[in-house]
Amino acid sequence: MLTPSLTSTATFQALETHAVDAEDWQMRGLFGADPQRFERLSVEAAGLFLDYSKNRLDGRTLDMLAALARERGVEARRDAMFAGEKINLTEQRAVLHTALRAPRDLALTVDGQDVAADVHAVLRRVHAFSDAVRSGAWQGYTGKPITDIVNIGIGGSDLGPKMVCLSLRQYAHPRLRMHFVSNVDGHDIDAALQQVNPETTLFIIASKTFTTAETMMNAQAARAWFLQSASEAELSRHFVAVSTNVEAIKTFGIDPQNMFPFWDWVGGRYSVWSAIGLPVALAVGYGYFADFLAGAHAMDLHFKEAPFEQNMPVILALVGFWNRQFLGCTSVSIAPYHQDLNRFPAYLQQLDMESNGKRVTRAGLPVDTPTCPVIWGDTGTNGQHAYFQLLHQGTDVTPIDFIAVLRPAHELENQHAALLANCFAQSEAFMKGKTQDEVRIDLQQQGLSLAEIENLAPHKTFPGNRPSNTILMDYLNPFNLGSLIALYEHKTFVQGVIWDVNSFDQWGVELGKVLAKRIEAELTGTPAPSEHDSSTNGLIARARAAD
Ligand code: G6Q
Repeated sequence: MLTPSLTSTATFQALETHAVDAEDWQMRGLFGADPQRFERLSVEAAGLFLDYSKNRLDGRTLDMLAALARERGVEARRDAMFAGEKINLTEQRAVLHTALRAPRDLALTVDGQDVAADVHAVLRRVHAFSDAVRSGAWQGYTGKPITDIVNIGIGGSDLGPKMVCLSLRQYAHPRLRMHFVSNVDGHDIDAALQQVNPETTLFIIASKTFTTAETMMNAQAARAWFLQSASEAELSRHFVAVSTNVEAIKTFGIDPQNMFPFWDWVGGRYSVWSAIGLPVALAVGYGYFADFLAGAHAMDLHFKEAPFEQNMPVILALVGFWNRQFLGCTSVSIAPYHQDLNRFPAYLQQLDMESNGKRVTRAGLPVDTPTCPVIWGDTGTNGQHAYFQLLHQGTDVTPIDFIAVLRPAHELENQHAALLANCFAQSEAFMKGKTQDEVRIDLQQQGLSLAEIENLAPHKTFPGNRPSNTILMDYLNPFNLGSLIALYEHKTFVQGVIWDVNSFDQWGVELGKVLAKRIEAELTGTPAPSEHDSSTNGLIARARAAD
């Protein structure tokens, strides 16, 4: 059945009317009118606490948004995803990253395959292999333990394991250094190879398709580099693959025994829970990898079972939808106040923008509302000394997700208090702003003249009323990190259902995979091409001339 267009529904129209009323709302006033606002507009689940009270909405807004989510079929679509239905319509695939972190007793078959049996068979291999490498039982061709692991992959085969390894660095094995090579730019692999020794390096070639040009080029470069010191027979101790394509890994020369499989129902950006997470298991050990999966599973259960009004991913999605649709916010900034989460914004960028950066509905009709905002950000407090200026006083309103960890992994208590103070102070400032009158009083107290005060006041005024969420966790540990990622996965899913887009294909990415091929040939071949526009021809000519 065709999903009705979003704007044609009565609930959406009621929200539009409500949004007109809400235009004048000031958050200062909303907090003043309701001493319980923080308690009312916050929720706790699976190791995470979400405060969404600093948004320009009230309880009624949320009730209406929850009604919209129900009307758009979020419950049925969620259940279809968990049940392994082929909800990725354009590729006719199931979407089962939730099965990758489910317990062994999950009863689910896809195309006649017992999903839990397959998942847990691979997990057992990941367990055994990571134990062997970490203990030193797995040795390089000269009998030495592995010291360096180079993951070669891009996009979903890079961003997840890289971000998680960085985030969990406190849990990492002291002997194992992790390197991530993704870019086709030879400087990337070159920099990694300069730091490692072929005798003690393990390469993981991570590619779902095993055809991605960047990964294949980097893998060939690594292989050639390795063979300068060792023989082909020794490749098997130093090269393993994570892929769905067994034929291609054999052609590359990797022993199928050294291949960790996954399945077409795992999307690249949802794959860190699969064998694509092998670098994580190697770095932190299988026990912590299992905790990471358990955290995500805990969030899955919460997402499946909690009523929408107390459902953290649903709430995060609804608040984001409100800000996008009715406050016209075109981007969302992610601000983790934890240095080890510094790749988290980049990870979310792919998760959200690749999933919901779409302009047609599942039925192929143009969407009638804006879809995914731009996702970007960096760690606090660094961002405060750079782009926060625009967030406070620029002409666009950009909602912010603050992410903070209450207990540090270091013992520098004062620094941690300073970090948290900054995080909370920023969200307060975005909400409250500073009126011209407040600025004037401040300046008077500083003893400025009337003329100086009048000159400075407009510049020092902050509009405030700018929305933010704050997510807290006790520790940045594997369980909480798993839960945090799953929270955003499900948030993305819910928004995709509301917009009625297919969140699980990525034709824009596929385009990139073919576009460069022709020009690559033209850069090196003869004669020079002339069939492009004058700009592209000119750029190619300059590159050829530089040879
Ligand atoms: C993710 C995308 C994309 C993909 C990469 C790598 O959802 O599909 O980022 O992960 O293009 O693809 P391979 O793993 O097939 O090399």
